[in-house]
Amino acid sequence: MAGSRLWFSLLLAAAFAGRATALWPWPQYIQTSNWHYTIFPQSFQFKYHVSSAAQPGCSVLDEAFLRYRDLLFGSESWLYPAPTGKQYTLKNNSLDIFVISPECDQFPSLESVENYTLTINNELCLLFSETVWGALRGLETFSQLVWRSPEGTFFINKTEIEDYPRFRHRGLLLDTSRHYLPLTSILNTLDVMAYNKFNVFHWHLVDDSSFPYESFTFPELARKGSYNPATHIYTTQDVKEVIEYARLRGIRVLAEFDTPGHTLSWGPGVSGLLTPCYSESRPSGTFGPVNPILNSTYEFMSTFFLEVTSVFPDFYLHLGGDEVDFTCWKSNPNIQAFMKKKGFGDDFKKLESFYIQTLLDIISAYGKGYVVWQEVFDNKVKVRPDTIIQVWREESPVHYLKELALVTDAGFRALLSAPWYLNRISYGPDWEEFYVVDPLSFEGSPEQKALVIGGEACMWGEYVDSTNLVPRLWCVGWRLLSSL
Ligand code: CP6
Repeated sequence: MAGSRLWFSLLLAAAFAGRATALWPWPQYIQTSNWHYTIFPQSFQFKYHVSSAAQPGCSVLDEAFLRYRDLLFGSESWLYPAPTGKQYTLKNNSLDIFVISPECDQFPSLESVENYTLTINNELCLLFSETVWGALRGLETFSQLVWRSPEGTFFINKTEIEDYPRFRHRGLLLDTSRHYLPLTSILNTLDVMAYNKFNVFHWHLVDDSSFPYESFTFPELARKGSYNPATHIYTTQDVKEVIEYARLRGIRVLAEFDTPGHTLSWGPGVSGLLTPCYSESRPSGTFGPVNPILNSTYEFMSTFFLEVTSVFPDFYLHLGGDEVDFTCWKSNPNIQAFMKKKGFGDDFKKLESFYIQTLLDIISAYGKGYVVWQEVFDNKVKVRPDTIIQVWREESPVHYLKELALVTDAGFRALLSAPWYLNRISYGPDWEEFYVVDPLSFEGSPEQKALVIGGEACMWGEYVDSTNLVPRLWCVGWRLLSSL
């Protein structure tokens, strides 16, 4: 009895002394104190330090200041009560932002430095970073440190944080083909990604089910391949909006146009692109993967990806290459003849490699880098040494950790997504298993580990649309981040 009373008093004391620090993800280095300062929302300001390279007019930070002001205090800050009693006010009632690099109008990249330090004490209230992207992460942290008393007064504790991400690539995949996701779902997801310090939106734009990307070079693709060309497409304007919304939150948009498999929706818009499947030596009327034996296929891909290259500013494109089903290729006599001519025997992996290599050469000529799914590596396609391999298979041909060892042993950079399938439903707390996965827990040299650039959680869309996206993503997914 006395014991529990004591605990209760301690809890109360803790409540009055401040708050347990609730930060997500947890920073690399943190020192906190119960000592806390009052913040007056009416006059609180985010301020550019006089010596900061970024100054008013810096798009990324100007807009972030508005967002975080609103997140912290709402738009009706004048309604909050004035604090009573003795107060220690936050120094100048403002947060000073000091950024070393003046670059505000660029796009974040794989190389972006996101380090920041945040100092809240009697003398200083300062957010220091090399880049605006680091400042964004620090603003997020600052916003999570602010708390409110029951009377409505805002406080922040004396705190010192030094933080940087463990991995450069912290991604989330959304699939907008199996089910169309309205623009608002994508934008809202980008907001929550920023709260969790995710920095890559992997946009699996098109797949077998539908082609919602509106191409200005080939308008028939979406006109014939989307669920509804009036309502279920992403216009050039929509795509621009997503890219800018993401940029302002320090998030890269990694666009995936998956070929040669997963392409059924491309067929109606581009005649002759897909392989006609045969049954009993006649075309059966069904179609398989992209037809890899026609010059017209590569002419189309050159033109299409020239557009894609101009629309998506990120250095990297995701070119897919997963799950190519050889059944249809095997059935087609013209493909068989081509295989013979090329001396591929009956190894259809060689045909797949032929296609991918030709495509990769096209993309390289456009000066872009690429990410591909692991099959491209497994099937021994010759790829540029700077290719990024995304590991998605859980067990076959080998366990994903073993696959990471193989990929990095071959000198390639790797991304892990294998166990993190947020689209799956399980009965119980599956996030515990996601959470303990460490992408570096394979056997390999330090050089190999340095090639693991990060990971991605995947939200495949077969059974996900705008009605169930949010609870699946963030009731399970948000806990994942600290392992990255
Ligand atoms: N869609 C596409 C998918 C998957 C892949 N590609 C997939 C299937 C099963 C699992 C994980 C992903 N739904 N286009 C593979 C990358 Cl377990």
